Amino acid sequence: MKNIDSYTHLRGESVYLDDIPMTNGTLFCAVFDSPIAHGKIKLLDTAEATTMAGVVRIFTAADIPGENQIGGIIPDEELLANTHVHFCGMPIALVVATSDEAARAAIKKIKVEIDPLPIITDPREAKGKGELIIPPRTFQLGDTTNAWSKCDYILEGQTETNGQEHLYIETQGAYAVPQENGAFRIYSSTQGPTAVQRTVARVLNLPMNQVEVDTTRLGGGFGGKEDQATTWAVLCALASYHLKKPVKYSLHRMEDMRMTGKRHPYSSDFKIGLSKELKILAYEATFYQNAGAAADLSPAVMERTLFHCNNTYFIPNVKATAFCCRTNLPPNTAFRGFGGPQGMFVIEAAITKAADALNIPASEIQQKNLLQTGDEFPYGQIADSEANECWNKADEQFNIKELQKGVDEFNASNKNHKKGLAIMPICFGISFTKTLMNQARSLVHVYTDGSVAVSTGAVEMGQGVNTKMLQVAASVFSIDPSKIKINTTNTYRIANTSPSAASATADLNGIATEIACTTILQRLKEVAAEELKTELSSVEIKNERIYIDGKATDWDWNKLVMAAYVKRISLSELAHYTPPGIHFDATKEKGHPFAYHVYGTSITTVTVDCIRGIYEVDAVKVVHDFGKSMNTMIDIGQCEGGIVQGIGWMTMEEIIYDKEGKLRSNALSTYKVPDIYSVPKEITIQSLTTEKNNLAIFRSKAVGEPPLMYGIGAYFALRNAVKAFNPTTVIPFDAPMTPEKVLMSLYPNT
Ligand code: LUZ
Ligand code: MOS
Repeated sequence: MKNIDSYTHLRGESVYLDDIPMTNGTLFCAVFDSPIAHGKIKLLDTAEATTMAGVVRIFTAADIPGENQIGGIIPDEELLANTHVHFCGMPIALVVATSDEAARAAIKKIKVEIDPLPIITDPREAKGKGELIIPPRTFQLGDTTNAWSKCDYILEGQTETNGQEHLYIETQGAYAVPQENGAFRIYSSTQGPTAVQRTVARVLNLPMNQVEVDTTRLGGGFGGKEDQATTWAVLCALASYHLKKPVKYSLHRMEDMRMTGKRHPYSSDFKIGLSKELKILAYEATFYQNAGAAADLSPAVMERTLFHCNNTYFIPNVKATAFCCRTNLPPNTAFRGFGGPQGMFVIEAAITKAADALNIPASEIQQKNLLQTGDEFPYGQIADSEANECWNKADEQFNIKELQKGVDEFNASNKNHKKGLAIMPICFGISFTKTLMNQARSLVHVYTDGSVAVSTGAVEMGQGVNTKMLQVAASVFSIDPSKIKINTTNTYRIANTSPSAASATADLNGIATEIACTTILQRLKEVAAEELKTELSSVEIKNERIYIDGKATDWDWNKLVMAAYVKRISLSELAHYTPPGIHFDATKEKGHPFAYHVYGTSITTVTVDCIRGIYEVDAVKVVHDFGKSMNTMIDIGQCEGGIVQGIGWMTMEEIIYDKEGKLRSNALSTYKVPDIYSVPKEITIQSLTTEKNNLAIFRSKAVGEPPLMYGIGAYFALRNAVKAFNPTTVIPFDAPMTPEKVLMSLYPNT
């Protein structure tokens, strides 16, 4: 089944925030944000801006009727700066005008005087000064202290991974339209409609039932709109509240890049110990997470770093500690992988350092330590592992030895070009790590003409979740997909939603939809049994036809639906789903937090131009654990996109804040994302198909985030290519491996 959005996407007819027809009298806003990363506001002068043509009003913290607070996990983030600013880009005032241009022109006339305070941009410095957002957490398995004496090899080191700009094609934005009796309808480009609803209610001091949030689809989210879509929606609602007019804000790209948080940069230390047989006996890691100026989702992201600190390896003795460090950068936030990739990079660096020291390929250590079913994760869950299956199938399909031989032969016969190969096995836990967030609801209506409408908490952001929801309904009812419509995500129809995140959206909302449809189907079968005077157990509905004991009747779906209506049987159902068996005890840091894990293995080869430092990714060959994919095209698309996004993070996307906390890479002229020329020349994705009894929708495992981690392989492949040119060079584990850094590591002494 093709993606149901492809037709309107191709014709430019899909509706995003900017395609929603605006009500007459709509006003537009723009934010005046802090030019200073840390300080006390001495003076805010909006006098001149207020007199500008088209300006309607300028709002500040003093205009907030409820709480000036948008913090989700911890209430530590003001919507509009009151007395202090904590990062460059922190909203201070909101200009509302009759046009977009007028609002932005007025911004330039606002003056602010700020008494500067010390600026911290580095997480280790923040930790040194006690600037922690939450107390540190430690995950532990076995006993590392005693394990070191049993190790034959012990290596230590430090790693850096940089942030990443989400670069959703559709920037952040919202449109608030006042309704009768002080209620609001808010169109928001958000992954979390309920988060927007809750925060609007809090800031405007309204009950949540006065706030309707409606989302048709996003032009990309990647985690950037899990929490940080809220600000813009709340600002529109604030202006709309005071002015009783519809208010819209659609951010310009540079505003978006400057004011929103990104993937968390991490600085980390590791210590790894191995036996002579290359078994990893002990591993310690310390993670310094650069959280930015407020908590946002950082504590949860930090937790996932700990969950994925051992990637896909069994290590009997592990101790991993993480610090959530407050700095004067925009609060960093969810980004595909949610701290997992940052944790996995460190163990891969540790293995690589050990392999370098022993003069063996890292793959020898990787393969010997892959998780087996029955092994324990550092957080207590027992693995149902596909790690070896994925690795072995990758070897069978792609012949790792042969690929390595090709690389070696190329390197032996080329002086100025070198190839490198790296293998990246992955393991990613599926579920929100916060157990309570693992719940979803689905509302299914069957209309009297036989057509079906489905509403869930799932937000379509290009990942194809609506297509999957439609497939679920079509499959349970056994009706043609054209009979089914997936409605917008709306807080009046589906309440208390979790954000579409954690790769879990199709599972949670899909199973809720399956339950709702199954319940209605059961009622329909009862009607059929009664009308056709037969046993319930002999009734079946297949391809819109009613069968009794396997024999087609002259009853079809439409006739049955109408019969049920006439008998006053409900043709609607609201179902609730939460995965059974998951739990986590944060006081012990043990439990069974994940419904299941997704595994996979990638093999990445690159070619480096050793004169210029530039490079190409030749191929990424993958065996990925899809379970039993319910939509191959969508799932392959998620893999390809994830791989390219991961390679971007690891190789070319370089976020630079200067010492003053100012974003230097603040536009697409200074921030390089992968384009069609930089994608791998070949991406081959093979499926490890399993049909185990897991908690995935139709056994089709979650696919959103895991493939991003294959991109880490590009970093290590580049490293290997550089070493082929200069075997004695010392390359710090400092991602991204930009062409500049490649050049410097090719010629470290020049
Ligand atoms: N969001 C969240 C996530 O709130 N909790 C999670 O565990 C998570 N994991 C991945 C991506 N987003
Ligand atoms: Mo996400 S990082 O699943 O919003």
